[in-house]
Amino acid sequence: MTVEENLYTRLMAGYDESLSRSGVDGTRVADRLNELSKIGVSLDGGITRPGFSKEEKKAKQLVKSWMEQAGLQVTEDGAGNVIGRLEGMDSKKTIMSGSHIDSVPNGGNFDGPLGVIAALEVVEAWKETGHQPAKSFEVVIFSDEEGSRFGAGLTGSHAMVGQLTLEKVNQLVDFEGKSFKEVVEEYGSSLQEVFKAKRDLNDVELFVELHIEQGKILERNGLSVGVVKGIAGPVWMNVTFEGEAGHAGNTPMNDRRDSLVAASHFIHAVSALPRQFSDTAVATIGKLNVSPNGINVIARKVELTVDIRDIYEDKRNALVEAIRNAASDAGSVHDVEVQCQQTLAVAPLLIQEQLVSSIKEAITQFGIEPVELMSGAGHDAMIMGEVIPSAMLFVQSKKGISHNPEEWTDMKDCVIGIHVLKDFIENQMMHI
Ligand code: HGY
Ligand code: MN
Ligand code: MN
Repeated sequence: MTVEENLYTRLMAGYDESLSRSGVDGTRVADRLNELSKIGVSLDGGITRPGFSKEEKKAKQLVKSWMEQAGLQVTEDGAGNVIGRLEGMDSKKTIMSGSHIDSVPNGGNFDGPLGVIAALEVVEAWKETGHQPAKSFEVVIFSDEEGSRFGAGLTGSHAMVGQLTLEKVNQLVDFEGKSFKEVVEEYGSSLQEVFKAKRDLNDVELFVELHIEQGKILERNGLSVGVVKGIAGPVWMNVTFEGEAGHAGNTPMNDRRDSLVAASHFIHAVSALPRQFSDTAVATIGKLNVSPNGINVIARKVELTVDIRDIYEDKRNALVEAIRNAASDAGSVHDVEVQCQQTLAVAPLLIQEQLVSSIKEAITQFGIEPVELMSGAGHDAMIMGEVIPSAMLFVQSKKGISHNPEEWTDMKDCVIGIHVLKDFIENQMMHI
């Protein structure tokens, strides 16, 4: 009987079992990645688990069961953040680690889940080796990190640090036209409960997130892990071009108010702008809807999204301004109305030098050369980093692919990442 080819068998193929030591168990990690990969999976193996969806909820239930089996005290706050707590010898001080398990549409199996499973694996290892942590430790799943539901992500971590506002959430409408209030009520919470998720984090001394690199640097250098020294801050915008629908055959070219031509003029301008501001600036148009979207109809309206990022906040903000101007220029050239609505703005985060060097130490102890990386991708770590010391480590992404069913991290790199995470946390437990 052939062994069914699944994520587990693919991950374990060629895995060096000697990496499973000091309580860290690669088999358990592969099994859990495999179990999560079955929730919200599409035919081509892509994962679709929007924030506050039944798929995200089901995935949280599964991880909660693992947390309970590991002896953690499990709670879920009003924003849907799941927290598994292990009391330490000095229970008043806490270190937190985790990530998210929601996904982009048709995403991969590692972006988010690996960070949650890694943090839980640290607890499993302590259980197996009888290690009693000096301080309390929390494994956390943040809700709706990707923002695929409302086009404004990092909801759970924003709620936890108290940065979610009624004004912000009242603007949000999901892909089915539901309001934020309707969605969280359907999820089983309420607006009131969401805002109760704000937590006094004075007892939490550190947040650390293990995440896939979603880039090619580690692979290019043949490295399993690297330390993040900064995280680019995203600004997300919805831009609408509104012209006039018309007959494709009977309307002369010089007598049109074509919103799709205006949008294309804008999109072309956006692709050339970032390099004028900085080498690390990026701008992406990821979503575009045309209405009425008919083969013989001049487009009345185009709605699109722009994702703008840089590690330098001033340059990023200048780029945002330039993109707004490019939208109004395209509107006037093509005589269409333009609207820009900002739905997310997060400051870039530079990681504290002491935390970067402490993670580098843990990497060196594993006999790996410690490289520092900038993250173009946004993470909950940057929201937590606005209120408490926050750190990140990356594990290698095959071909840098992410937000794609082909996303892949070898088991050895997952397990080495978990060892480094565990050593870093144990080291931080000894002081701060
Ligand atoms: O969009 C991002 O950077 C991340 O995947 N949430
Ligand atoms: Mn992502
Ligand atoms: Mn992620």
